[in-house]
Amino acid sequence: MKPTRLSISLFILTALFTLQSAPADQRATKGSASSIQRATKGSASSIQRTPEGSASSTQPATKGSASPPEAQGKSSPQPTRPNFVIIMADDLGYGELGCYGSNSFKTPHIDALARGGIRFTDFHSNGAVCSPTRAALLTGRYQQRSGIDGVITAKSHRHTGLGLEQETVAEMLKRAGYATGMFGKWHVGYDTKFNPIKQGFDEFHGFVSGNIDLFSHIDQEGWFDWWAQDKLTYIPGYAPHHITERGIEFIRQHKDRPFLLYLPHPAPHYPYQGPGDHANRVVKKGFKPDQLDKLTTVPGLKKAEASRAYREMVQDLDTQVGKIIAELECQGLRENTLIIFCSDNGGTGNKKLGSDNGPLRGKKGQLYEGGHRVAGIFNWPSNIEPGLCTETALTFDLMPTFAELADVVPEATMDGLSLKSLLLTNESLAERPLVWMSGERIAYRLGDWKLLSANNDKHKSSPMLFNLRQDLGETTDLATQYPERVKAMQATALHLQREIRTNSKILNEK
Ligand SMILES: [Ca+2]
Repeated sequence: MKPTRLSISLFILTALFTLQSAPADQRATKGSASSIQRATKGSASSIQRTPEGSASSTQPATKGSASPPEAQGKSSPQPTRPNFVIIMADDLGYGELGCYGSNSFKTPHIDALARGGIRFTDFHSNGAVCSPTRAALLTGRYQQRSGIDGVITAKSHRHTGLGLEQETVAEMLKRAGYATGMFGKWHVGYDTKFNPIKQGFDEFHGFVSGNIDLFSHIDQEGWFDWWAQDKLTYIPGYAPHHITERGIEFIRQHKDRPFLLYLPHPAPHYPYQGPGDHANRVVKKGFKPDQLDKLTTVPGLKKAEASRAYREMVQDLDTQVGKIIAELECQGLRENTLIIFCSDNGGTGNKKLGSDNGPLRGKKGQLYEGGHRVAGIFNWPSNIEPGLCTETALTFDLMPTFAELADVVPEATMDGLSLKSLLLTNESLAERPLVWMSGERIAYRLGDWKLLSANNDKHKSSPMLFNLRQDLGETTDLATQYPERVKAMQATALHLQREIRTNSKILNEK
């Protein structure tokens, strides 16, 4: 067979990987990178299962599920094709859910989802900002391959969007006979040619910009931004509640066939508005329905009110998750629905506001862990045993996972990996090189080791090296201690960057 660009790349990568593999005594044990995980230290198991479904047990599970699937009760190697529901928060920090250690926010429904499913401690958004993660989720590939290297801003990128030649997860599942709906924040293209209904979704209600006033539905440049399919539509009310109402309607309509329901919520991204607040943006550009004149517009909230609104947004998001779960139960669909809850990037790091990245360094937009390590919860009652997982997974793993579970082959080669065997039978993922890129900055991860390129921090002019198992907070730079490792990791990171960026251009962020 003629070698492809990908196979050549993999060969080079394998060679580089071999070069940088350290002697056994220098390598940290895999699967123990998180300080909040309760797994037994150094355990080879990647998921800690407990009979009660509690995520707090320290009892290790058996690696690779030595017992046959039928002996495990619920597990099955060939499950019925499930419904997929993705609920994605916007800018939710790693420490803002009860199940991730928050004492500030009450999130009982999401916590219950975590207790009854698998909670990842090392789950990541592919980007440290909105648009890139969404592109990676939709394509199963590094977002640079579809040209979404940075934020598609309301100001400067109104003609940019996710390439139509890319097969999306919605297009792939449509081929497999799934109904597909998305309600909420798109943010991978303003022009109607990039609209979700042109990218595989049968149904769309929501907004296409990075953020809207949650009552008047106006983006930060003053454009009205609420769509029904590809038509601007005015519907009064609080946007997160519309998203849930549409989601519930979609579930009812498609309860007799498999479906993909994508619910990317606007919370808790700014503008900070709780369900009882008012509109504070008015139309400056374009479409202006008559009804908007009747809305009360008020100045932006003061700081104390903003933190109150922020808390309400997180807790209302939890309420919305609860409503979707209740509807699935009501329709008898809960058992065979895989629900995934995650965030599109880390929190803003504004502690006065309530943003909380837990033990992580950094914030949204940065390549420290606080920028991209996020909540990751997978819940599928009929097939996934509850547990705590310390494996490294990313948003671009969702599409290959769905492909395997729905028995359909994606058109393009996936960068992400199917998590099916990990989720269903606790088989560890193969160690894989992973990169996060932002402009010219790179973070490169291999197992417990993470390299940050020289330009990631204005105070540092040389690369930084961290061991995340020993130092989740990225407090101790080990670069001078391991110069050979730094050199080898830099070589791989640069190679990956070049390969991934082929045929893509960097968005000029303004
Ligand atoms: Ca975001």
